Amino acid sequence: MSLTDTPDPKAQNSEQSLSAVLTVNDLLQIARDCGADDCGIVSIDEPSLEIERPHIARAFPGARTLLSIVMRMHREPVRSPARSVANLEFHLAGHDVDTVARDIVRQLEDRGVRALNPAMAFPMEMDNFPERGWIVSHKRVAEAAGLGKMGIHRSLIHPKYGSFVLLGTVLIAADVEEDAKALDFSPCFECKLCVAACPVGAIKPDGYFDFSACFTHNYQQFMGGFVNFVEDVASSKSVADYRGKVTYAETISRWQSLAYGPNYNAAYCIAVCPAGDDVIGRYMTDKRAHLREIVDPLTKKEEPIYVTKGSDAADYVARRFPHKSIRWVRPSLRATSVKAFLGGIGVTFQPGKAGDLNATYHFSFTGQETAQATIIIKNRRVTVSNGHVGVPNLRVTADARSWVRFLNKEISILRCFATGGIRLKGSPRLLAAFGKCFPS
Ligand code: B12
Ligand code: SF4
Repeated sequence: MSLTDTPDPKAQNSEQSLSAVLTVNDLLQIARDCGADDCGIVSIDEPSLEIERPHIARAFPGARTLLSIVMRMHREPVRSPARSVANLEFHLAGHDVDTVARDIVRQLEDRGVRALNPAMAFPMEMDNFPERGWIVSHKRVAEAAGLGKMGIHRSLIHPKYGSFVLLGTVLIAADVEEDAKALDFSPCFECKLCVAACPVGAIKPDGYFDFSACFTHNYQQFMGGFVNFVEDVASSKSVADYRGKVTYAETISRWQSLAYGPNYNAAYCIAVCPAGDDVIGRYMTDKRAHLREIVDPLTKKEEPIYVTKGSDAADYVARRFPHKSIRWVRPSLRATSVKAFLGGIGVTFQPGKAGDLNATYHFSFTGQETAQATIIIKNRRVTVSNGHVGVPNLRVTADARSWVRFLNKEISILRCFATGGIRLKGSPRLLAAFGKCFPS
């Protein structure tokens, strides 16, 4: 069937007959014709995508097959210390992903196949922010479709194009007979240049990722950073007061982000990564040149680094990059509910601040949100589970609203103790130690 043929109207609403219309090769050819640099397909039933299924179903209940698309980014622009150059590349490549995904949906629709293209990144479902706003994890789908593996830096590395790719997914309401095979090797060869280049130490050598450090610095012009900016404006008593909080260049930068798309402050983990067949040659022949020409200009760059007081990132910048200037900001992730607090524990935890802490906390929330949870901090790692598990070192009983107001510094802990909004059974020192692991 050619793409210009008139679709069979009966096929439009019948999921079953669609598999007869589409073959794997048809689908991949459509994606390539629309401009995808690489593509692969995987069934929504693939076990590694279990966590994705409810989110996908909310956006597109009919989704049966996922078409993963890969778009190249150009290496030298991404590597440039000039943020405007790197950002132009990120924005245009991202725009290409969305355009290609949309064109694929057009082609499929014209064949009577229902399909939907979630955004490459933005816009997202922000009504629940800071809970998950993205519809589908493009990285997980691309891995399952055999298009690459996540490296130590947590981005997907394509075997040919390396880390210099952005990803998209088209959700298709048709079964396609194909057993996707994940790549049987990882292109990441653990050189750890990403660990060395990240200005806030977000990527740990053992693969731990400090989400909040990356989010606070790299995404300062995005969601939470924007909220902080608005609050700086709202809380300023005068122009002079505002100027004391936000520099002239930062105000201009906000304008630029609003006008042209928000600027990422780093992405150095991707810039320095030598993995991938197209990328690795020069690194292998002259590692020193790679360091001198690509890594050093980024690590030596004098630039503001956005960190939260009391965070691991703040210590890291001061120790490792003293020539970069620390710019204190409030945390970019803010818990607006008990659910968001518990969901955010894993992404705001600061292993360095936990130190030798080894404690089990039982939380009981009452009032407008009821919940019971166990949080264990041990060996610089945190785990959260539902209900009360094991023997606690500290029991915290809190009215949900008081707890959220306390987290957001709208009410002091002493007042919460006095009103009974928060009650402890165990040493208050353990609550202080807990608080240190989640600077706010
Ligand atoms: C959330 C997100 C982020 C978060 C978390 C990054 C991460 N490691 O997952 C932040 C804001 C920090 C971020 C930063 C960046 N991102 Co981003 N991001 C996403 C998004 C929306 C989902 C990522 C995802 O799948 N997470 C789930 C699992 C698979 O990831 P994970 O690493 O196992 O889990 C970590 C986090 O996600 C977090 N987490 C897990 N669950 C939850 C739940 C909630 C509610 C929250 C808040 C966090 C969270 O904790 C985990 C451990 O730290 C995708 C777009 C999309 N719709 O897929 C782009 C995407 C992953 N980002 C991308 C890029 C390019 C970047 C940046 C380079 C941005 C830039 N230009 O500077 C940096 C790189 C940071 C890094 N080293 O990972 C590309 C990556 C392309 C590739 N080659 O893989 C994607 C795929 C966008 C795209 N369409 O191409 N990103
Ligand atoms: S820079 Fe090195 S360690 Fe980091 S993801 Fe790339 S290959 Fe892996």
